[in-house]
Amino acid sequence: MNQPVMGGVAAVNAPAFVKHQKLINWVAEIAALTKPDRIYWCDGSQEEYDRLCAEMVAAGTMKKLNQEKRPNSYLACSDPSDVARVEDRTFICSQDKLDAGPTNNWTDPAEMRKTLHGLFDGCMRGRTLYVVPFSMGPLGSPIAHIGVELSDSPYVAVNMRIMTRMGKAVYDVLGTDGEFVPCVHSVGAPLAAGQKDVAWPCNSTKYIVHYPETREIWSFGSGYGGNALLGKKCFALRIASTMGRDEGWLAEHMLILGVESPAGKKHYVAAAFPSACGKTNFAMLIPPATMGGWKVTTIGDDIAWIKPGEDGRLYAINPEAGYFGVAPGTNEKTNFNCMASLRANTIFTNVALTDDGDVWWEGMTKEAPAHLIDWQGKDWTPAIAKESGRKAAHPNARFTVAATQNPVIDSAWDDPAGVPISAFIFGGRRSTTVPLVTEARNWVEGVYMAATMGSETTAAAVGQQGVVRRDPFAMLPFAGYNMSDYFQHWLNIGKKIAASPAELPKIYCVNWFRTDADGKFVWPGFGDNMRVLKWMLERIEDPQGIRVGGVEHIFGVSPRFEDLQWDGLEFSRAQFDTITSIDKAAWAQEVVLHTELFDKLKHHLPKELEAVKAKLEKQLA
Ligand code: SAT
Ligand code: MN
Repeated sequence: MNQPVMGGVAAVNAPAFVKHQKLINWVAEIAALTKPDRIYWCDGSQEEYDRLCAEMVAAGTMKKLNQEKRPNSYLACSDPSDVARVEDRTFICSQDKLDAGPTNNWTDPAEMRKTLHGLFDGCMRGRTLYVVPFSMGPLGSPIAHIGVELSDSPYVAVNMRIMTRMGKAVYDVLGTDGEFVPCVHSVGAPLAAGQKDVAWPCNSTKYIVHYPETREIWSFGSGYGGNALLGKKCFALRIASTMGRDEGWLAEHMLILGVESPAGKKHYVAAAFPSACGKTNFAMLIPPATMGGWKVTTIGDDIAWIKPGEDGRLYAINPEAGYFGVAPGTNEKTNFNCMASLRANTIFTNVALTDDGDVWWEGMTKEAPAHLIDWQGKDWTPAIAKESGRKAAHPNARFTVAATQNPVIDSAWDDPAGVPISAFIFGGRRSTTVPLVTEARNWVEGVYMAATMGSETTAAAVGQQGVVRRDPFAMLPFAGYNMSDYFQHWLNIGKKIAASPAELPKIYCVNWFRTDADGKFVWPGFGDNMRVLKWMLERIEDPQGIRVGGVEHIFGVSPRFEDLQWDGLEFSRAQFDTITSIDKAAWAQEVVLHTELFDKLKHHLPKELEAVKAKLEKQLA
């Protein structure tokens, strides 16, 4: 497998199954720049996956878990400085700064190329360059797109095999001249001759760079998550959103779930939440048995690519093939299906190791084990935790697992045609102000709700946590172009559907996270979110609200207590009021924040959205 080094330049040695000369030339060009010792072309086979994992175990990057307890599973622990996405080091380098917009970091592409050229020069010395071909979406689907990631991280190669359709078959789709998004990734830690490697190489200088016009991604310095698995946020959201703008489709930070009523009527909904706000849990929820025979199935848990079909409806695919989900807080009660998915064939990152070679994280069990090795390799006991506050697992610890291991995977999850979307849900993490659920009265008001969404920040990104920031469409860190143009794109899609025979999907805004005076969550969430979902679906089936009620307020339409099904849940009217009340003063404050956002986004901000705000202000006055 390892090609010889010839005169200091690794031989490209493309295998016979690669017939794409431009790709081969590009690999040669990147190798000439980054100067790896070897080039390895991934075929995506199980044998290759097992071998790379074994090599990482030998190198100390991963530990193999107890084969009896967690078959074919591994634990990787990162450098403590490399644990989450780095938003302040993420750049959209469009030709025109206005195209990146005020919510993205921007640098002139020529200048950025110069900077990166310097950083990438020789950055793979002593390492192997892995050529990782992948398809976002079912191989050959008209909605799918191909990428090739060149990375010096074997951890990236094996994670990409789980997260995408990765391997040899991609070259059949590519043929001799197919299009692909070139993705270059380096941990930025070259090795001098004889230098011993560390378990998790990375660099304190980090750059996550996108060139939207040429559809290229360059990532330097991090080996973690969305910084390094470039098919995910970099391609499937930042680059794909610009492709969608140009080609009339949507790339969204949304889960997609199927929901079937006891009567057998099935709908698909897509829901946007910021990172670490429960998308994976929502996508796999188990409806309470007391509600009588509802079924939820998963299409995807993080990203949706949505294209208008010939009938005018919107069809969605999950471009990914696996889940890179947050481990802490996941347990048999909060997400049974997820725990079942993780029983084998899983890569865990930054969780704790038990004494019998299994994994543990905060919230997995009520009682913590008596002793653990924490994610930083240190001894951990409940007493140490109590004294120091040190967590066993990092709050952004993750699992990587194939979608096919999900016991409630939807039968259409791999359908190249996608599934029709009946509703969009937008949710943030808000301890106050925003009610449990609101239905937008029309598409434009729904776009306004999504555009002005706020959420408290989480551990998924480096930075201060728990501060409310505007996170339009849960896309603040992921939109590859000007946010105002992105709003306009959503309005345009709405107009296009309205002009077709198809119904417009309904738009909802939800908030599972309101707290009481003691700071405790009031809404039970998880499976009980089905109660809210049921109300939405019944409204969709009954658009005039004849059978399924709600009250109209300044913001839209919300259910009354009696409009939700409560069987099997003790939840009082008073509790319901706590999470649904509209505090006018708080809303007046909230709209001030909308104004701040709109001021920031005033270049190209759609007039329709300003009109919605003016109406809201008038009603609040
Ligand atoms: O690190 S990722 O970007 O993949 C996860 C997330 O923030 O949603
Ligand atoms: Mn996400």
